[in-house]
This record gives sequence, C-alpha cells and structure tokens, in this order.
Amino acid sequence: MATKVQLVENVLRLNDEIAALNRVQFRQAGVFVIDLIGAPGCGKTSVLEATLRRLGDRIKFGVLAGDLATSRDGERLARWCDQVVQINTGNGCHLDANQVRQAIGRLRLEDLDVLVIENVGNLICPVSFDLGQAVKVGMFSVTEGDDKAAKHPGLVHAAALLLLSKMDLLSHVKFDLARFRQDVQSLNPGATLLEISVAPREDCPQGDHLDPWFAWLKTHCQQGCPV
Ligand SMILES: Nc1nc2c(ncn2[C@@H]2O[C@H](COP(=O)(O)OP(=O)(O)OP(=O)(O)O)[C@@H](O)[C@H]2O)c(=O)[nH]1
Ligand SMILES: [Mg+2]
Ligand SMILES: [Zn+2]
Repeated sequence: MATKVQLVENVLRLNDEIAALNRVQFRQAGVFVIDLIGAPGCGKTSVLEATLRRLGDRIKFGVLAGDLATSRDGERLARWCDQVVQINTGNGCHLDANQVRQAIGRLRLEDLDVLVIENVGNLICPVSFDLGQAVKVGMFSVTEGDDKAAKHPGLVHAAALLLLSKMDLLSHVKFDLARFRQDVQSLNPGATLLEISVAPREDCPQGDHLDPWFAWLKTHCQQGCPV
C-alpha cells in the first residue's frame, strides 16, 4: 500500500515540475491559459465553438482538445480557429502536463491571447493534474442533475469560475437551481458561477446566452493573469 501511495506522489510531483515549466512558458508568451473541466457531453466543445465564432476576430485563441480516441472535437474547433491541436489520451482519463508540453510545441504561442485546454470529459482526476494553466474552469450542465457540484467538491474548490450550461433546458428537467447555487456558494464562496447556454432560452428566444462568459473572458484576457 505504501509503495502505491509513493508512486502516486511521484507521478504528481513530476507532473507539477513539468506544469511549472509550462506556466513559465505561458507567462513569457503572455498567454492566458484556461483548463476547462467537465463531464462527458456537458457542452465544453459547443461553448468553445460559439466562443471562437463570436470573439475570434478580437481575441487570438488557441485550443488543445483532449479526447480518448477521436479528433472530432478538434475538427469542430478547427473550423473557427487555425491553432487547434487534438491530444488523444488512449485510455487516459485526464490530460497531464507532459501531454500539454508536447502539444504546445505545435502551437505559435506568441501569437495567442488565450489558450483553452478542453480536458478529457471527467469531473475527477483532471482536478489533481496541474497543466500550467492560469485558471481551472469547471463546467456542469442542468441535464446532469443538481447534485453534481456537491458530489464533486474537488472541482468546485479548484475552479475560479464555474459554468452551468444548457440553461435553455432548465424548464424541461428536474433541476433545483437554488440548491445548486447554494452548494457552489458553500463549497467555494470565492468562485464565480455563470449560467449559460449555446441554444436560445424560452425567456430570451433571440439568441444564445453566453454574454456573461464572454464578458468574463474579455476581462481576464486583458488582465492576463491568474484570477
Ligand atoms: N440544448 C442544449 N444543448 C447543448 C448545449 N450545449 C451543448 N449541447 C449539446 O450537448 C451535446 C454535447 O455537447 P459537446 O459540446 O460535444 O459536449 P462536450 O462537453 O464537449 O463533450 P465531450 O468532449 O464528449 O466530453 C451536443 O449534442 C450539443 O449539441 C446547450 O447549451 N443547450
Ligand atoms: Mg468536447
Ligand atoms: Zn484520470
């Protein structure tokens, strides 16, 4: 048992050393780096597609897309951005700092304002792996159930920003928004919670509901520093 614990500690220590190198490189290049973490299908790529489409002419984005087996997310994102690298992890359920280090070698970092790393869909171990990001952003969606923040306190603690997506579906699912907000607030009072959707909401049929996220992104991209 002791050997196993030692092994996990060593893996994480090595990861942290490489993450520190990534962080220095990101700072030197002046890139604001986001590690986007959420369950499979919560809407990470959809929000990124909309972000690239809407802000791509003002903010220079790059994306690393983590996925076990396909390049589908990378292909979706590459329609809106020419600096996209897909990382296939095989059986790996999270990205690590070394995978990010290899992938950024294929980017022109100095040409970027913001680099978003779409982590492998998973709410658990991506939290433990520092990638060198400025900030971890956690994403939940209303279709996953209102208990997911409470059941994944590690992510809520680690994230400076939490996104609750698919708000257009709120009236169609059993989801107690007040309870979800309360769980987030009590687990991490300092975190910002933004309620968003890429599809129009019934109470606002004109368009999507991403402006709070865009505003957050513009502010932090200008500041260029950790939240
Ligand atoms: N109604 C609605 N559907 C959404 C929204 N965002 C995403 N979806 C749908 O949810 C499904 C999953 O979206 P993705 O963006 O692929 O989710 P993801 O988190 O990137 O998924 P993985 O990369 O596989 O973990 C797709 O069918 C999207 O069309 C939203 O705001 N509203
Ligand atoms: Mg995706
Ligand atoms: Zn994992």
